[in-house]
Amino acid sequence: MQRLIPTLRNDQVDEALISVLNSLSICAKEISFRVGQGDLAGVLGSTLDENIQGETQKKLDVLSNQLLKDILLESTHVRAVASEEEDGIVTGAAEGQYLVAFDPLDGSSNIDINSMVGTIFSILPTPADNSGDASMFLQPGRQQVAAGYILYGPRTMLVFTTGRGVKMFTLDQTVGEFLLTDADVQIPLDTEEFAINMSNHRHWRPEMRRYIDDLLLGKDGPRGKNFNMRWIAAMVADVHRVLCRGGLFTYPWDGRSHSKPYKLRLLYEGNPMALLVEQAGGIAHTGQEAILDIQPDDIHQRISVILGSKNEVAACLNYLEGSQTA
Ligand code: FBP
Repeated sequence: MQRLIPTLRNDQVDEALISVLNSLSICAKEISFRVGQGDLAGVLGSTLDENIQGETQKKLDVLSNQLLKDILLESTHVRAVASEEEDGIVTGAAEGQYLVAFDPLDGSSNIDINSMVGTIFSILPTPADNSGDASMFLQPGRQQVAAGYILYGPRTMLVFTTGRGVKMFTLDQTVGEFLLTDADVQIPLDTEEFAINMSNHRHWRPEMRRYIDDLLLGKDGPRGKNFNMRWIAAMVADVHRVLCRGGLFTYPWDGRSHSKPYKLRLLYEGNPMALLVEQAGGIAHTGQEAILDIQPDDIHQRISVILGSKNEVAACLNYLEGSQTA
């Protein structure tokens, strides 16, 4: 089985980007080890601190964030990083060609229950003006030169695209190498599986409620077929399932808080997952527009996310058509 760097060279990825992806793979092995240690290394539980999102930080959130910052900012190719756990950007090599935005540990509410978590990353080119401030990161997702995630589950997997389709690697713990296990991921066009946090049903827009209610009516309803539901409460794991066997994943607008009607972040959750899904033949949308076409206005901006199997996302968008927000 092919290793990471030879695979990237075969795809004629430029050496500087190969180096950044390799740095991420080194972080992945370290975080995978720490996540696997859990209580044995005293890394479970929360700190007393809150991040800019107003969330209590988990010890592993902080540890993973520090690891990623340390290793990425050592690289002469990384101009700056933006993280879910950092208020502002952190700059590095003045001539670095790339910017890296990341969610160091997605699904952190799963850490203490030994369920799946992951690291999500998005790599953008450093803009020509090289301003050195957060505005460098405010580029539409279509500008990404690479994006992906590492899933810490029964197996540790590295999944990414450099705009040449989606590849999956599995960490061979015996040699400490990521080996290529799927060279061309394709999402099935249709599906009978959806993922949403159903407990928010009463807070959704009527159009979203109607779409989900019709799924639940199954073959006796207007959709004429039965649907099954899954919710791992870690976007990285729910999207991995969609890439592996199809499905629709959504975290829509909800009216619980007017100041924060959206949950997921554009830069280091929405954009990287959208590039993977589109590269694997699926659709990634907000209900209003394709996620990759959004012009960001803040590094911690939140959006509505609807992604997955092309025909099912299209069906969902038909229900939402005409709704103010989705
Ligand atoms: P973080 O864990 O990085 O804050 O991400 C948010 C997230 O955990 C997503 O991974 C997941 O899809 C969603 O929140 C789960 O939300 P909820 O707890 O409402 O089900």
